[in-house]
Amino acid sequence: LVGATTTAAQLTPVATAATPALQSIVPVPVSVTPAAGVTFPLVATTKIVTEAGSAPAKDVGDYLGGVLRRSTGYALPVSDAPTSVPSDSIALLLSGAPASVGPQGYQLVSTASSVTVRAQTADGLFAGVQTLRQMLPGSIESATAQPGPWSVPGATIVDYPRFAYRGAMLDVARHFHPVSTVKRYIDQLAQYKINNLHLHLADDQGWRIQIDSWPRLTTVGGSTQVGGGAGGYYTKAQYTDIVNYALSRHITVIPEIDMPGHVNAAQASYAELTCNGVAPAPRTDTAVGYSSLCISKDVTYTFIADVLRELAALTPGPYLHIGGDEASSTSAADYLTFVNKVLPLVAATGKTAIGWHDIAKATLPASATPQFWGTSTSDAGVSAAVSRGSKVILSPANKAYLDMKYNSSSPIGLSWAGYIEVQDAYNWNPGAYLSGVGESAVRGVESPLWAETVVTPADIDYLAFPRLAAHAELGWSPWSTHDWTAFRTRLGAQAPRWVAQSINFYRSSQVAWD
Ligand code: TNX
Repeated sequence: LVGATTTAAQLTPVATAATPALQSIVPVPVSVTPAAGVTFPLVATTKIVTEAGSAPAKDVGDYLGGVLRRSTGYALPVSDAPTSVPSDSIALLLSGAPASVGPQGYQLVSTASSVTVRAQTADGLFAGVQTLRQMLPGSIESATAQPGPWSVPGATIVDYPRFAYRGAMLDVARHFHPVSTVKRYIDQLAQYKINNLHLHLADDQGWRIQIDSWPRLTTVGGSTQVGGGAGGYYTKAQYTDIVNYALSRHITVIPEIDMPGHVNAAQASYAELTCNGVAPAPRTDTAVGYSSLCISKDVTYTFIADVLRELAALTPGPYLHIGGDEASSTSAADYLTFVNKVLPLVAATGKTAIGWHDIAKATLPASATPQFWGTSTSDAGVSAAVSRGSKVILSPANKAYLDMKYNSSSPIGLSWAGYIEVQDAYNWNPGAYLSGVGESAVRGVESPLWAETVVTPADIDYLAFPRLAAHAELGWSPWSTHDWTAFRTRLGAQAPRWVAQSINFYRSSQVAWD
């Protein structure tokens, strides 16, 4: 097998015994060629060198140094790379990557004297760095100095994503989650090569983002949450802090304002957003489908244009998410009117619209992305949108919802879409899941975490891990590598990393935990 290019999923037991760390990378790389008997020792004198003159490459080098210094205690200085890769170094270079890696992929070559990651972009280098972390022992993820020794198995890895978009959604409306919790989640997402964070910023129970032109959205609408707790909201500075932190982890933030339903917090803040002009009481229960913006009032669209303008100005990414789900108290005709009026308001901000797939009841422009959250495998609106050129984000509730319980004894979570054990989360093919939505019509996969029952960072950990890693592999790795038996072992090998990071993961009996 030495010298043969293969996928990690196909490594023979002989190669596995020699290179366990090569066998357990999640998401599994496109190709891994072990160099038998070769290891790179990470030692006190090791240095990080990055593409000369490239600030983005230097940033990835600084990030890698930050991760590795905590547990190794080494200095790991970062400097511009000389013309040829020095010995005893980790090199992050923007030249010489094979064309096949594309804009998000990388090539990683580890020898006895160096580890060289090559990519076309800093995104690719960052992805390669995540792979490198997983080639080191799990204790490398510890926040405090560990004994080591630290070595990287020799290999050549060529790797790139199946889908450009790998996403996670965090509902900060049902229970507010402070900036520190969001940053913690961002750091977890980055390790599995997830590159989009969708923030559900407004719902019936709370409004979570400062909007200067409508200040009571936060002073009133931000003061509640499910169960009656204090709620909270992000100031513009805090939201920007999240956006910048995500950017430093090569993650794009996608803000969602859910409409025309899920708007009780906005209506409790501003009576003019209802048809009868009476502000409803704040709500802290978990009912859905009872609120709707007033489709016939002009002020509705003034409000939306103001909110979207302020949000777009804070958001460097290309997308605004307009919600659109479960508008059961909006008539079907009003719903179409609404979507047709709001899509141009998104376009006016210079951004591209994403909405829950309910928006595909309207005739969408090809630029709009429906996000499928149903439990069936066909949707007439979505397939019609695809036939007109739209791409789809897949979040089927019975596979991708991180807020569903694992089984009847899960202490938190919901179960309306069924229980989702780890194997259920893994066993579906995004490129052949929805009728009329083939591989090329899929923008990517996203794992939504609704927060009716999610209060603490430990709650987030418990529902996200290990299922998030399963979804990450569906979004990144080629379908040809899909193999539950190999995955349950690969996934189990992540446990020491999660323990080192104090991630409160669910120890599913389906997984072969290390
Ligand atoms: C449905 S799925 C919702 C959310 C709930 C979630 C709970 C979707 C687009 N809307 O309002 O939080 O179920 O699982």
